[in-house]
Amino acid sequence: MKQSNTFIPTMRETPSDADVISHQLLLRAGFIRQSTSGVYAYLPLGLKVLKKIESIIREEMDKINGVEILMPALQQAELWKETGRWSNYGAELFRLKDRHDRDFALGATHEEVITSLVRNEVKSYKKLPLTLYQIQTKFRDEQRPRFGLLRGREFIMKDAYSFHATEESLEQTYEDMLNAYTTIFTRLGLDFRVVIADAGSIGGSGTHEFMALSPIGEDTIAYSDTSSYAANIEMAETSSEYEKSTEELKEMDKIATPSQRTIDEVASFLNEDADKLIKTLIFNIDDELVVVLVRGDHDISDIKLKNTLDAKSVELATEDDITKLLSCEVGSIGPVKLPIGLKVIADHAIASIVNGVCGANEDGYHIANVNPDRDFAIDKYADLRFIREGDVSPDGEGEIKFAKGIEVGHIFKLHTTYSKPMNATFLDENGKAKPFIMGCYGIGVSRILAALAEQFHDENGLKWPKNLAPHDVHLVLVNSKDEDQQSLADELYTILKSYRYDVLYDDRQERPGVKFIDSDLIGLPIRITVGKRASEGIIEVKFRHSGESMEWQKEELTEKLQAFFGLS
Ligand code: 9G3
Repeated sequence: MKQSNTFIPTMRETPSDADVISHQLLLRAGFIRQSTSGVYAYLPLGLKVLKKIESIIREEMDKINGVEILMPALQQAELWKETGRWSNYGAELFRLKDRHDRDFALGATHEEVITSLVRNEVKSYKKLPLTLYQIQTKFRDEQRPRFGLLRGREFIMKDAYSFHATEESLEQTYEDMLNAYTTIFTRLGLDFRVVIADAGSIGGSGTHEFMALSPIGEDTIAYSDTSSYAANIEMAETSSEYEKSTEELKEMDKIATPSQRTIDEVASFLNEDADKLIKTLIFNIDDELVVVLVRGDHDISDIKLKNTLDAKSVELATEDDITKLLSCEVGSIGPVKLPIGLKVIADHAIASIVNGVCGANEDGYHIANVNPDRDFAIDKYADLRFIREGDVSPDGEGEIKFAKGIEVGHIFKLHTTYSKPMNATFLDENGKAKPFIMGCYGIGVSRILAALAEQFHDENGLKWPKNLAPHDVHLVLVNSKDEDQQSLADELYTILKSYRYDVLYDDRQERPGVKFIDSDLIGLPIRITVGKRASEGIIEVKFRHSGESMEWQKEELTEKLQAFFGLS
């Protein structure tokens, strides 16, 4: 490909509305251009990388018997009404009307569409399991599109859906997908973690996320520094065993703590550690006020609270909820002498507090030497707190560390969540109609392009892994007016193409400096420069990853390239 014929609009300056490096570099290197907020065009180089990402995904999906289809983006509202999601989703779901005034959605995901397709075509258990996948544009009207391709309103997803007669069969496909995803992200060269994304036991049961590590990631991962344990921070399990001091239980003692409100203020005022304090919060859970206790140095995970109580809605009680219930401020609430009938649930760590401190349900006072069970009742202990760095890993191996991640994959066991409401059934071996058991599996294809740019760059530009680079070799002609240089560059271009290298030939009438800056921005793995020593048959070679550069005789070029790219 000659650069004088293609379309790579590189930019010198950093665009002001691009906040993260991947967004800046993909714009500056001419890989993408924004059409409107959260909506992008993929220019030739961006599209070539996108296609390479897709082909790796296709290879691995096909290996586990995934069958590729392409579903419509235009989805009739009736399907979303069957599952109740037409009303569940608000502004994020793009909605439109056709010329007959009928309602449609632009596909944010395809559970309804695929389930409708399969229920019409698959009747017998003999046809199962069936795994269908597509690579298609999705539409979600994000409130705050940002970071370029990382959070767009139109993006490319690989979404797969599997249909099974039994739970065991789903387990098998889920396992196959877990392994296929691990292979995909490894082949992409991403630094990633597989993360337990649901509540409950270590093995996780219903869903895993795949996180590309990056400081700008929106998700926080808790991972073990020695084992493969990794979980979404909201979900990461915490211990139910804590060491309990053997000190004598002392008499409760009401103490004045004038204008001390926060845990830290009370702890320092009483010269106590925060882990001796009992933080008391009141939540409104499905319209019932519930008292939740957590140790002073811990924080409550709303998602764990919601999962523990199998609740629909969980939110902090409002000020006037609290004043109606107790005649004190939030910072003075405690579990001792609460109004009868209030449910009290506590994180496991509370059980091991001895002679602790809690609010006195009276402004300006706290109670010291408070002991759970002796001084207040707890209806239920549960794992309610966020895991912290330094905690022992839930699998018992190593210590927990935090990292930020970009979610690039997410797989789910759907069971009959969609097949039941849609009455999507098959006949089992006894001729009995049963709802399909399903799984769904997503990969953010366009998001991966940005995640790769985040992980593979330096101060001069992008640095593509060999198997993903938009071209194999960057051939740069320094001075097109110099006969020797022009003819050697043309000769090498012809030879490299005959060796089936994908060459980007910078034959433009540009100053050398411009060509080198553009070449570093674009980030192909190797640059061959034809310059002043062309008349001696000598070329300059620069490796983009290592930055190393050297001179080769033109005769040794092909054999050295084969060594560099591996005799593929
Ligand atoms: C919507 C809108 C946004 C959404 C959804 C629906 C996320 C929605 C979850 C999934 C689950 C899996 C198949 C591929 C992998 C992910 N955001 N989700 O269902 F209408 Cl506006 O998409 N779907």
